[in-house]
Amino acid sequence: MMAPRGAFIVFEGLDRSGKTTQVQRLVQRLEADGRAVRLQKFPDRTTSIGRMIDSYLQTKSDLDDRAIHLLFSANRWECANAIERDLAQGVTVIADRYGFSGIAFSAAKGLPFSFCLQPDTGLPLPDSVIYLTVNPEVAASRAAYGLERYETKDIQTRVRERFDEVANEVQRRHGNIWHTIDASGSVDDVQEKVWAAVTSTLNADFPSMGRLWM
Ligand code: Z5A
Repeated sequence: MMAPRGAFIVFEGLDRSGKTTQVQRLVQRLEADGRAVRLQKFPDRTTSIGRMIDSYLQTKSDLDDRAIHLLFSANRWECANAIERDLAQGVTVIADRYGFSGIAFSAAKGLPFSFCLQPDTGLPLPDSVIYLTVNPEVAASRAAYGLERYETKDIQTRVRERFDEVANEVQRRHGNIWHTIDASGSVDDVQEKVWAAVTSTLNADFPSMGRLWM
């Protein structure tokens, strides 16, 4: 008999909302629960495309807004086969950011929403998106804020507005897979809210893997 497929869980959020902290805790907790888990960070800065993105984010290079948008998407596509393979083998894949960040950040710069969405069409569809929100003042008070491109209060405010549009589009196209969690509390408080959302996904009878925006 074939093993049931793994769940695909994506974390999104504003900068310094605590995604990485929560993703790491979740991976540990799922492993302690006996699940096979793999963490996938986007952008994946280890590939040749990822290195171009890294240089751009660190403001060491400049790129046209459309070009960098397409590179972020290409970075997801180069990882898509490995994600599908792992899911098929029963591994739960946790992504730290995905295409929803791609839309929110590029649309916040003024690119048309429809253009931003298009290159990700057909990527693996997450079973659950955990969206961590904090107000920009809380984000700015956390460690190492402001070191990279996009880490300004003005951009983060616009990104938050675009994320609301993305959430509505996800609901319209894919139903109730989007979970918004207020991440202003302590790490432990946020972890409990994340765990509740994740276990509701893992306990559900999730369908065969879908395709993003299709
Ligand atoms: N981007 C894009 O434009 N297009 C795309 O397609 C994609 C991304 C995929 C880099 O992303 C940038 O790329 C990002 C979006 C854009 N730009 N911005 N802004 P990244 O994911 O590599 O980097 P990041 O967003 O800056 O993530 P981060 O630095 O890893 O932040 P985080 O994961 O949300 O937070 P953290 O590292 O877990 O925590 C930050 C600090 O806060 C740290 O000191 C923690 O100890 C502390 N922390 C965490 N939780 C708490 C709580 N609950 N209370 C108090 N302090 C806390």
